[in-house]
Amino acid sequence: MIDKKLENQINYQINRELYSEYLYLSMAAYLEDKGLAGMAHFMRVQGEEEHFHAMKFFDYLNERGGRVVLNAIEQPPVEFDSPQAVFEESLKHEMIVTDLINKLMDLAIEINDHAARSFLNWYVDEQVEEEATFHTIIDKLNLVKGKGDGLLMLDKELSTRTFTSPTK
Ligand code: OFO
Repeated sequence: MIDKKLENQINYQINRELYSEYLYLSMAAYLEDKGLAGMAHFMRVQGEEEHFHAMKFFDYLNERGGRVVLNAIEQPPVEFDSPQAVFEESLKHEMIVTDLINKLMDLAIEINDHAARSFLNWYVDEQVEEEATFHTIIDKLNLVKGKGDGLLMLDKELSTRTFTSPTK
């Protein structure tokens, strides 16, 4: 049986991952509206990844005999300052999520839940990847000053992203 505090924190994390999905979909809608279909596609795929993150926690909580409780998902922002700002906001958001994952890991360590620690390691590694992905794109956006032909080339590059569901 899973510790009650850990159960609550995982339920909160499920909510945050689903909010992440919602946030990236809202960014996709904004980018689509700006005519950047490749970047919009990239954000849709990011949304799919977040859904996967949420469901991985969902399944794990069930597996551990916990009870999944779904709370309301808040509305994400609708407007952004620029396409570049979208990616800067994404990185900021991922840094907050990394902090939440670290707090979950802190709790698993505190209560000596070795199984949870092992499970959470996947998310610790995943967050490194998430932050690096956005860092790389922001670097490229800085190089092209977030506009012009460079922006269109980056839009094309980001249109090729695909989501392959990792095997657990
Ligand atoms: Fe689930 O990693 Fe992004 O938010």
